[in-house]
Formats: sequence, structure tokens, C-alpha cells
Amino acid sequence: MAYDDSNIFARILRGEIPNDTVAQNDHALAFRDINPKAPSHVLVIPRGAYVSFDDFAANASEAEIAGFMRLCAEVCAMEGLSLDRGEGFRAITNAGSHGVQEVPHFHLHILGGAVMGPMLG
Ligand code: D5M
Repeated sequence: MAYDDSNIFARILRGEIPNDTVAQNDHALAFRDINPKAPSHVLVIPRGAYVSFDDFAANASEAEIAGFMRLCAEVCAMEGLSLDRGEGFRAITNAGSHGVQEVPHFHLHILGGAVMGPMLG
């Protein structure tokens, strides 16, 4: 699937619309979900143009993947969710129509601060 740079996360990365930034580095940006599904709900996105998890995993450079994953760990620590500081979290990504992905720029949802409900239902 071709990347459409008019999607809302591309616009956030270009600074065209505001976001509630939690953390960032050279390769990724973390910000609060506008419609939180948990007390802590942060989205982590790569700065590069990747549609979905599989696109990112297949095509991003090792530096991009490392930068993305390190920012995820930073978010977990900052939000008090990592297992050495808190009670854990859920990290999920939706892809395509069966995954019910709304925004076609790869993003990882990090959710925590309460016991999560069932994944499917
Ligand atoms: O979910 C996309 C997620 O992106 C959904 O939880 C809402 C969130 N969203 C949409 N627009 C914004 C803005 N402008 N700021 C923050 N969060 C936003 P998915 O179904 O995984 O594609």
C-alpha cells in the first residue's frame, strides 16, 4: 500500500497540527492519544513514512527501528508502566482493514494505568 502523506500523523510530524508530545528522538515521536482508552494511552510513531507495522518492520533501517523501540521503552518508564516501576501495560498496533487501522501511518498504542480488558470482543 502506498503511503499517503495527507494522513493526520504525517501532518503532526510536519507541525501542521498540534499534539500532546510525551517524548521524542531523531527517529520517533510519542504523543497522547486524542481519544484515550486507558488512564495512560500514548501513540509512538516513526518519523519515516511507513504505512503499517509490517511496512516498518520490513523497510525501516536498523537505526530507525532501534530509535523507535528505545522511545517506546522511554515512554513506558516515563508513564510509570514498565515492570521495574509499575504494573505493566499493553502495546498493540492495528494494520489494514482487518486490524481496523484508522490512520495509515504506523503507530504503536501503549496503554496502561489500569487492568486492560479482553483483546477481542
Ligand atoms: O487508531 C488511531 C488512533 O489515533 C485513535 O486511537 C485516535 C488517535 N488519533 C487520531 N487523531 C489524533 C490526533 N490528532 N492526536 C492524537 N491522537 C489521534 P488506529 O485504529 O490504530 O489507527
